[in-house]
Amino acid sequence: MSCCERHSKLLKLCLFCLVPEAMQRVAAANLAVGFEHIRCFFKSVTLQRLIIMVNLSYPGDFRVLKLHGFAISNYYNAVKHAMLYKGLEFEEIYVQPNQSAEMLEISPMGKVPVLETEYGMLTEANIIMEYLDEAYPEKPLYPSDPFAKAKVKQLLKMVELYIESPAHELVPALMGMELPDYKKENANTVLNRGLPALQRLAIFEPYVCGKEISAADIFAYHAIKLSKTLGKVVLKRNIVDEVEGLTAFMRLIDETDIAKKVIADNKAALTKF
Ligand SMILES: N[C@@H](CCC(=O)N[C@@H](CS)C(=O)NCC(=O)O)C(=O)O
Repeated sequence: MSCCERHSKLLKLCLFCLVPEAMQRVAAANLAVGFEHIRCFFKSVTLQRLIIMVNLSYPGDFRVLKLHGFAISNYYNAVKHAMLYKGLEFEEIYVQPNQSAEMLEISPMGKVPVLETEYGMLTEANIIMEYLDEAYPEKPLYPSDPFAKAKVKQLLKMVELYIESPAHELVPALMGMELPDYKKENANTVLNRGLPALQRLAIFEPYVCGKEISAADIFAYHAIKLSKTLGKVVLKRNIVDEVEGLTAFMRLIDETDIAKKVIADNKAALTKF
C-alpha cells in the first residue's frame, strides 16, 4: 500500500468519525503508520476540520452549546436571553465566578458568562452575542447593514461602560457591606453623564435602536434592571425615570415570555444565594 493509499484510508476512517479507533485499527493491522504518514495526514487537514472530526467522533458531547455561569449575573442573563430568543439549543452549567485554576482555564478573568462551543470557550457577553449571531443567523440580533450594526454595538457598549459598570461597583451594598462615600460619588458622576448619553442615543421606536429588537435591547434590559435596583437602594435615585422612554421600553421587554423566564430564574437564584 502506498503512502497515499494508507493516508487516504486513514482519512476515510477519520471522516467516519472514528478518529481514535482509526488510529488503533490502522496500527493493529500492521499498516506501519509511521511518522511520515501521520505528518502527511495532518498536512492534509486544516485544524478546523480536525476539530470537527474529533467532535463528530463524540456525538452529543461537544456539539450542544453550553452556557457557564449563574442566573444572578446580568451578563449571563443577557446571553441566555439572546440564546432563547434565537431558539438555540443549549445547556446551562452552574458556576460562580472564581479564580480557581479550572475556572481561569475556561474564563481568563474568572468571570461569567462563558460560552462553550464545539471550537472552544468564549467570554465577554457582547462578543458571545456577536459570535452567536454570526454562527446562527436565524432571528438576527444585529442588523446586516454595517452602520446600523455599529450603532447597535455603540449603544450596548455605552450602556455597559457608563450605566452598568458604575452601578455594578455598588453591588457589595446589596450584600450588606458598607460602601465608602467616594464609591457612591463616583457612581453618581458617571451615571450623570451616562444616562443623558443614553437619552441622546436611544430611539425607543419601540426598541433602543429602532423598529427591530437587537442585542442592544437585550443587554440594556438586564443591565438596567440591575442598575435600577442599585440606584434605588444605594444612590436613592430612580435611574429609569431619568431617561424618557426607558420605563415603556423596560415594560415592553418585561412582557415577553423570554424575559419572564429569565427574570423568574434570576429571582429563584437570588433566593437561593
Ligand atoms: N465584561 C464582562 C463582565 C462579566 C462580569 O463582570 N460578570 C460578573 C458577574 S455579573 C463576574 O463574573 N464577576 C466576577 C468578577 O468580577 O471577578 C462580560 O461582558 O461578560
